[in-house]
Amino acid sequence: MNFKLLIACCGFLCGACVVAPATAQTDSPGKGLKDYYKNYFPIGVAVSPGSLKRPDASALILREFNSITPENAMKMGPIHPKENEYYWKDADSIVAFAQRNGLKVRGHNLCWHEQTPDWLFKNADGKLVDKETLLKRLKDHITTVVNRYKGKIYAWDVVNEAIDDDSTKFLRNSLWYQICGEDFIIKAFEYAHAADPKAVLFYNDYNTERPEKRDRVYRLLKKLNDAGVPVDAVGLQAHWSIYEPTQGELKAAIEKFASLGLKIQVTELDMSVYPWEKNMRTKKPGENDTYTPELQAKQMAQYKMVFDVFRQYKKVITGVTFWNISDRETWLDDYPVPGRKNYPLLFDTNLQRKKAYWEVVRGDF
Ligand code: 9MR
Repeated sequence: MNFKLLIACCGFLCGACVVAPATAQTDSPGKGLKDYYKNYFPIGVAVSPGSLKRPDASALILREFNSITPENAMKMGPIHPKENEYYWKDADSIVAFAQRNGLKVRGHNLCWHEQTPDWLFKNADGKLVDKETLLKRLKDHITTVVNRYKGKIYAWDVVNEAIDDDSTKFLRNSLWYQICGEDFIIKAFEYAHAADPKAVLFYNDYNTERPEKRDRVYRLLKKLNDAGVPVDAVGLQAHWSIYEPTQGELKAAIEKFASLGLKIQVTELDMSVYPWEKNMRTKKPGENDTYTPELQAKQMAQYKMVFDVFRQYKKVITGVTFWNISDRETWLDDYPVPGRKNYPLLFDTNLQRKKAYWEVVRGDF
């Protein structure tokens, strides 16, 4: 806290000054998250090509962040719509923006059960392909995409969300798994490593702080590690809420994954103001989706807690990326509950810094 500025502000140590610290708001308006965290890790954000073209959003990105992740543009469906046809325009424009502005790029993702192209799992006769064919397709895809951005993308989410949602099961029963067994995971990392030996290769998943999921992710990573598969790091997606994780759960997960010698990134951070209600298809009767002072206060406390923990673990945490820029537009609007607005990020619907922002940039640095 800059006391000189506080006094210049109102002459007293009033509550308003303490809630909105004068330091960050007045003496360095151009200072962003990336600057506060320069001695810790890069701070990133998921982007679409459209957001980079909007002057207000792109100015915010350049002020606050030093890393970007394409939210959808590099997924297999969008980038490889037909077997012999790639669609590079969107992904290229994101990488070009990063190059022009000196930002890092995380590639997302090379192998996932969602957003896959129609042709991928089927033969010309409409039947499912065999394992050999699917692995060849995976290899061609990974080699082509990773090669195109070699030297421009420093890290790749190679395999995304391969663990089942059912806590009594291990690997997700996706078409990848049904056709290839767990070999698709091993091969994906091997192909990516062969294409760009310098890229940092991630296994990326959600709910990694819930003990039952954490332990299954650990089991997979240990197995890959023991078998010498080139996995460098684990991505904790961090689609969290004001209700979870607890500090204990977060620390336990970081320590458990770090014990394997892996680096850790927080890859898709947002902080929903609702509990996770995956099976709710409508708003509750009478529920309104106002961002109340109570929700704001809970969100401030939760954001403060998680960033305090991230800083404590700076030896193993090599990046923190937010999933979307501001509350103006987030994948959590309408999801999982259609018609419900959410407020999960550090910038409001007018792209202004929220109170939670100041919790993230003050404290022990
Ligand atoms: O934010 C992405 C949204 O625009 C897409 O419609 C959705 C498709 O499933 O994917 C979202 O991003 C996901 C990410 O790629 C992987 N982890 C979960 C993210 C949120 O669903």
